[in-house]
Amino acid sequence: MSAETKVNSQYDASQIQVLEGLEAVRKRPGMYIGSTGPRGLHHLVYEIVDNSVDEALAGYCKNITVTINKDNSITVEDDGRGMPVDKHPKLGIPAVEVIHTVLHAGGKFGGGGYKVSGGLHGVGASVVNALSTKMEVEVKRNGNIYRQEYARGKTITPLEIIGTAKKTGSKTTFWPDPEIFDETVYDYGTLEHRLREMAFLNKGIKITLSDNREEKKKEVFHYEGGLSEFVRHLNKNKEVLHKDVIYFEVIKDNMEMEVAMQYTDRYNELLLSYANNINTVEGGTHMAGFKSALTRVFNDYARKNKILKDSDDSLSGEDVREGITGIISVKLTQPQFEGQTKAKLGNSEVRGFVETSTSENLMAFLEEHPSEARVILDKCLRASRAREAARKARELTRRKSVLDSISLPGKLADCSEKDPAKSEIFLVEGDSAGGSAKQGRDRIRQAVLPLRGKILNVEKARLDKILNSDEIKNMITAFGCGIGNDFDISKLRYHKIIIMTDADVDGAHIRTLLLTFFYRYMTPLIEGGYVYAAKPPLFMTKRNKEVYYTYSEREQDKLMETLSKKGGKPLIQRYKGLGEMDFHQLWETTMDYNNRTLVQITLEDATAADEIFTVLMGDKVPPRKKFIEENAKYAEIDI
Ligand code: 28F
Repeated sequence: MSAETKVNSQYDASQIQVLEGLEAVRKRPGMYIGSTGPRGLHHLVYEIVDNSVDEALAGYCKNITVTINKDNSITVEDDGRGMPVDKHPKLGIPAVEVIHTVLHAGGKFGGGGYKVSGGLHGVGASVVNALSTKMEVEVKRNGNIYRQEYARGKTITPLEIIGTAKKTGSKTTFWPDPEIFDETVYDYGTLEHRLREMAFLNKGIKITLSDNREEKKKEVFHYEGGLSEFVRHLNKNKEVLHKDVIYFEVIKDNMEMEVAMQYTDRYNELLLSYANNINTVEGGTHMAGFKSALTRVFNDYARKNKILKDSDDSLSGEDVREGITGIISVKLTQPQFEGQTKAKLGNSEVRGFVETSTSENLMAFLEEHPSEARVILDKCLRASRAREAARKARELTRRKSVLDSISLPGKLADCSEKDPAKSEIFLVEGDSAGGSAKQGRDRIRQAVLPLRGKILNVEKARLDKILNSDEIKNMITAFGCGIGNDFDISKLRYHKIIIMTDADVDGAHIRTLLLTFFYRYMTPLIEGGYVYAAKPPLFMTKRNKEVYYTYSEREQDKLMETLSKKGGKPLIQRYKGLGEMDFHQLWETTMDYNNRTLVQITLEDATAADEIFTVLMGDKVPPRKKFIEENAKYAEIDI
C-alpha cells in the first residue's frame, strides 16, 4: 500500500475538513478574531468566557473564574454542567473534542442546546485551540474528572479520566501562540473592563478575575442590579438629574430587551447598545428603535403637559438625548451582525419591538414620575434653545466665513500638497515649538498650526460657547470638515492630525483637552484613525561626534549600558520641552517620516473613553485625583 493511499485511508472527508478548518484559522487569524494585536489576544479569553456565560444564560452556571497565570497562560473555570464527553455520533470522538477541534462547533450553530448565545459571533473554543501553543481542558461530569490536551488545533492526548468529582463544571487553560500574536502579555485592565461589562449585562452572574503575576490582584464582578448598576457605574463621577435609574425589561417569545437610562447635567450623550452581550458599537435596529421612541414619547408628553406650547418647535433627537447615559441590550436567537466591523445589528423585526416596548414603558414612567419627568424635560428644552443659539452662532460665524475652509486662520502654515491622503497637520504646543516646526517641516506635505497653551475644556461647555474659542475655530477651519452634526469626513484636508506637545504634564493635559474635543465633536476623526500623538525624544546623548536620541527611560538605560562598554563620558541632555530643540532636531527626531514615532489614537471602547474623559475633564476632583494616582506610573512625567 503506497504511503499516499495509507494517508488517505487514515482520514475520511469530515476529518480532512476538521484539519483544514483550523489550519485556515492559523493562516488568516484576523478573519476569526479581528486582529493578532492586543484586541485579538484578549478575544481568546472572551471566546472561552462566552461559553461559560452561555452555560449561565441557560441557567446552569453561577460562578465563572478567570485567572491570569504567572506564565501568562489563562485559566477559565465554571460550575456549569460540564462539557459533554459522550462520543459524537458522526465523528466518533468525544463531544468535548469536537468543541475544541471543529470550527464553528459547540452548539452555537444550527443545533446546539442554547436558546440565546453570545460569543464573538460564536467562533468558539476551537479557534482558541488553533491559536494556542497548548490548551488543557478538564471536565467534571458523571462523577469523574476528564482531561484532554490540544495544541495549535490538534488533539495531543486522548480524553482520560484523571479523578473523581462530586461537582460539575468545565475548566480550560490555554497558552497564546507567540507565532501568531505580536504580544502575548495580558493586560489586566482590558480583561477587567470586558468582564465587568459581561457581569453588568448578565445580572446575577459572578465573574472573578485574578492576576497571579507579580502584582497579585483579584476582583469579583457580580451585579444583581444588572443594567441599572451599569448605568450607575457609568454615571458615578457625574451629577445626575434624577436619583433612580429608569429601567424596564420586556421578554417576548424569542426576543428579550432591557433598557436602563439616567440623565446627567452634561451636554454629551453616552448610549451603548448590545446584542447577545456583543457591544454593537455601530448601533443598528435596536438603537434606532430606542432613539425614535425616546424622541416621540418626550414630545408627546411635553405637548400633553403644556411643557411645549403648540407654537414651540418639537424637541429634536439631539435635544432629548443631551446628558443621557443609556444602555439598550437585546438578546435574540438568530442575530444578524452587519457593518464594517460586524458590530451593527441588522434584524429588522427588532426595531419595531424595541420602539413599541420602549414607548409604552417610558410613557408609563413619565406619567408615574411627574417630578423626574419635569426635570428631564426642562433639560431638553434648554438643550433645544442652546441648539438654536449654536445654530445662529454657526450661521453668524459662517456668514463671517470663519468656519469654512476658504479663509484659513493666519497662524496656519499650510502645505502645498492638496491630496488629503498625503497631507498631515501638526498641532504644536506653543509658538516657539510652532516656529521650529514651521521651519523644519516638509512644506509639501506637512502643515503646522501652533496652539497657544490650553484650549477650552469642551467637557464642560455647550457648543455655542465652544464656537467662541479661537483655538477651536482655527482647528475647525484648518481641518475643513465641520463639527458635530455638520461633520463631513470627506472634507477632511489632512489624513494625519498629529498632536505635538511637550512630554510633560502640561503637554499631556493639552493633548487630553484636544482628544476630548475630537472625541465629543469630531468622533469620526478618532474612529477612522486619523489622529496621532507625536513622540518627541526625552533625551539627547552625545559621545564624541555621535548623537543619540531616546524616547523613554528604558531606552535611555539600554543606551547607557551600551555606551558604558565603549568607555568615555557621554553628554546627556534631558528635554524639558519641544522648545529646547532647534528646527533641525525637531525635524529629524519627531517629524521626519523615516525616524519619527507616531502613536495612533484609537477609540478602543466608548465606555472606557467616556469614563476617562469624564474623570479627567469632568467637575469632580476626587475621581480625577484617584485616576491620576492610579495611572501616574504609566505617565512619563518630569519631576
Ligand atoms: C471554561 C469554559 O466551555 N463551559 C461549557 C458547557 C455545557 C454544555 C455544552 C458547554 C450543547 C450541545 C454543543 C452540558 N450538558 N467553559 C465552558 N459548558 N457546552 S461549554 O454543550 C455543548 C453544546 O452540543 C452542556 C448539557 N448540555 C450542554
